[in-house]
Formats: sequence, C-alpha cells, structure tokens
Amino acid sequence: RPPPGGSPTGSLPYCPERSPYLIGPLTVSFSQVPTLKQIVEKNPAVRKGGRYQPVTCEPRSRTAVIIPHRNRETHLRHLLYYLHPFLQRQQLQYGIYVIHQAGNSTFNRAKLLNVGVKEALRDEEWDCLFLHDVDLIPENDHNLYTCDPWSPKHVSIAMNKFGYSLPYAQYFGGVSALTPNQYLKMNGFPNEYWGWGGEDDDIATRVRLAGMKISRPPISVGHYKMVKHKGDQGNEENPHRFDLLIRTQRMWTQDGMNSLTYTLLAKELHPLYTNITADIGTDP
Ligand code: UD2
Ligand code: MN
Repeated sequence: RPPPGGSPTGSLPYCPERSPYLIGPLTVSFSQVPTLKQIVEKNPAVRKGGRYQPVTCEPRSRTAVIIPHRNRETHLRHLLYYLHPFLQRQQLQYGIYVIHQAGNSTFNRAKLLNVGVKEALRDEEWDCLFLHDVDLIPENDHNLYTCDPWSPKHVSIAMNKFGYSLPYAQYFGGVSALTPNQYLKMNGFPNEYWGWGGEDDDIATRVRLAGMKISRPPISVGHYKMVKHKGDQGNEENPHRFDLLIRTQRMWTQDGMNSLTYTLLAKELHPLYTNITADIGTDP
C-alpha cells in the first residue's frame, strides 16, 4: 500500500486530508445507557465484528481499537455509542476489539492489550493500534484516531478526572496509539503487572528505552470524559508495582510480546465489536 498522499492502488481516490464530517467539541453524557440494539440501529454501515470502511474514498488509516475488558458492560455501551460515529466521521477504516479476561483472577490490563494486538494483527494489516480504556470517551473529533509515524502517541491527555490537564509529564495511561512497528520495537507492553497501577509508567519507560519519544496531540483535542467508577473487585492496587518499575530497564527486552502466552477461548464477531476471550493465567 503506497503512502497516503500519492495515488491509491484501487479505483477510489484517497479520502481528503481533513474529513468534511468533523464537528470539533462534542457533548458527551452518561445519563442514559444506550442498548446495543439502539447503537446498531444508529450505525447501519458497521459490519459484523465492529468493522467499517468508507465507501466513497480510500481511507488514510486502518486503525484497530483494542479495549481491555471485564465486567464493564455499561461502560462498553457508552463507548461504542460515541466511538462508532466518531470514527466514521474521521473516514477511517477501523475495527473494534474487546479483549475479555476470562475467569476471576487478578486483572491484567497490559497483558490483555498484548493479546489484543496479537489477535488483531492476525486479521488485518492494521497500520495503527489504539489501546483504549473502556471508560474514556473522546470529546473532540479533531482527535484523529491515526498514528504518528515517528512516535508512540499518548492521546488521553486532558481528562475531566484530572481537571483537563496532564497529571504528570511521563503519564501514559488511558488511551495511546502506536503503529505495529512501534509496538514491536518496544517489545509491546509488560505481562507481569497484575492489578491496578504501574503498567502505564512501565510502558512510558519502554518507549524511551526503545529509543522513541512520546508525542501528544494539542491539549484542546485530547479531551476525554471518564465514566465515574470505583475500583473493581479483582483489580486491587498492585503492591509490587514499585519493585517492578525499578526493573523495567532490565526486563523490557525479556517481558512483552516475545514472552506472551495465553489461551484463546473465543473469538466472536458481534455486530459492534470483535470479542476476544482469553485465559491469560493468574497472578503468581
Ligand atoms: C488508570 C489509567 C489506566 C490504567 C490504570 C492503572 C486513566 C484514565 N487510566 O485508570 O489506563 O493505567 O489507571 O492500571 O488514567 N478494566 C476492566 N475491568 C476491570 C478492571 C479494569 O475492564 O475489572 C479495564 C477497563 O478498560 C478500564 C481499564 O482496565 O478502563 C483501567 O482500569 P480502571 O479504569 O479501573 O483504572 P483507572 O481509571 O484508575
Ligand atoms: Mn477508569
């Protein structure tokens, strides 16, 4: 596939650099939880597995949105309700993957994201991977779900929960975007963070250790609203996170995509997303 800008190989012209459908700031409300049926009805062009591609032009990005998940069905409905139309307005080819951790053992966000990347790349030559918390809704569609070819991009930089500013310079939690090459260059994400916290700082350190820099969109377009929630059962604060973070420099080449093991239990093409259920093991 030739780089965007030239002529596409197929008969369709490239989609314009700036989609004519963008709105800018959006109103996001959680006062009603939409049903999956309502969301399906509002998105007739979405195909099974949560796939879409523009019909009148050749998209400039093929983006896989990868969501780590367990027991957050209402958050997922809020996200799908806003995200499908958002991505279609951006004229992207996209697919939404929900990576469901099987069983009740301690949650492991980063490992689930590794599983998601591995499984998504079996399906399609995605050129951008969006690693996306289920409870974060983008509030401005100028926030393009495309990758920066030069740097891993941290996207959820201004959230309501942090007063719409970056909490600290190395912050990398929430939503990030990497090309498959960038993802593999840093050996993906760590598999050894069980429970809440630390894995996002480990990931930020990996970006640097792999010789890359974090890029960010302008603060005004990186606005997100997080659905209010309490800590989940099975995702208690990880007491080992500080010990693990001391070892990132030694561990990143050994722990990641090259050491990932899991059992794929199901892969189902739902109308609005592809569900991957995986047994990723238990906290040692
Ligand atoms: C922050 C980060 C998040 C991650 C986490 C620490 C923000 C906005 N996000 O989120 O990226 O670094 O701290 O691990 O700062 N999840 C489930 N089921 C569960 C538990 C978690 O689906 O039982 C998923 C879900 O996608 C959720 C994500 O994991 O959004 C992060 O967990 P969280 O929302 O409980 O943590 P939070 O908001 O402190
Ligand atoms: Mn959250």
